Amino acid sequence: MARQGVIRRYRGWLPEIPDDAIATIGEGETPLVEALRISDRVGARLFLKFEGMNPTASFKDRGMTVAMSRAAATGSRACVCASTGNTAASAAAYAARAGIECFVVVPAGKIALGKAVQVLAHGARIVQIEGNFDAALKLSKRIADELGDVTLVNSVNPDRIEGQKTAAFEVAEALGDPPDALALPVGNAGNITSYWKGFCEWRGAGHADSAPLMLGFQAEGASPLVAGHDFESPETVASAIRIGSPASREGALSAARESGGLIESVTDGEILAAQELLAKEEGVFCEPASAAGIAGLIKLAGEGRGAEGTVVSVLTGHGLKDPDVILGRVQLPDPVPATFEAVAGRMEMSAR
Ligand code: AN7
Repeated sequence: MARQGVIRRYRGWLPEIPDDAIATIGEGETPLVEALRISDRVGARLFLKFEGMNPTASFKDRGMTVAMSRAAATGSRACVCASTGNTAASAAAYAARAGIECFVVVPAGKIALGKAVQVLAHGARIVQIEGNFDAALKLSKRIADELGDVTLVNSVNPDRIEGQKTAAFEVAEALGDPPDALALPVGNAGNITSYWKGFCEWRGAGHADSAPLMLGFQAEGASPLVAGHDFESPETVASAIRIGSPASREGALSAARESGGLIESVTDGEILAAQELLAKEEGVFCEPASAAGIAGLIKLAGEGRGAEGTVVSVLTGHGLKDPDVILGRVQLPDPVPATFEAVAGRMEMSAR
């Protein structure tokens, strides 16, 4: 059956969930698209794992199906999460599916428009705080601890990590072998932790002899793992990864160390340039944060230390999530009269 969801597809690898508690919207089985043009720029055979093709248009759905199904199975009355946007959108959808009330705590005015709209559409309760993601996460943890029967569905919930590791299985299955390197953005650091866990389990089960170098990239203005200390006021155009104190820092650092990879930073300019390249040269539209992996690969190649062989970059969320970033650099042109002359004139192409 097509798109049966990651729980049914990878059941033996995941925590036990009774059939009647499975809350799925057909997440997973996302495209692995060969990057025909950007491959040249990074000097490797590059593939894009387009996680924007999940039901709520980000990778969060893989972990959310597991976390929400388990919350339902254990009789939670509500769930809560802190979010830069995508976790909130995913939690809102999966809570609706599971029939659980959903509260999301977000930094006021700092989540992308599409994500806020998703939360509202699914009927979750949104609490905007006068503080950043890191404050929202602390508060959400406390709410879950003190209110009782309220499940925290951030990636500090191990069910989230379990579900997200299924992306590593899909990559290895699609290529026949794990890639030589995997590049991805790092914010709260749950995803890099998940991929590394997935690739290690895949190798451990005898499906492969190797695991990829894990190449994590943070936005320069929100790069605590590179700087070695928390950022009090993280800032970046990539709002999804505007995080100053990653909850899964240990997981991220050990993924980089054990795999022989790295965690470095890229500038907002490099991120936006990579987002534009993906859209204009590959036809793949991802949100700014999702382009950090490509920005990083291009940067490494430019410095003569590019990744080699087969490389996968994870595009974590869809570009439609954040229309404002695009409208900040290109606007719709004014209309023209509905005549041939006016339309041809606007096209600035002569007949031949
Ligand atoms: C598009 O939604 O943290 O390193 O609250 O939305 O696992 O945190 C989002 C993170 C990358 C970073 N790309 O992943 C949230 C949130 C996109 C994201 C990340 C996020 P992690």
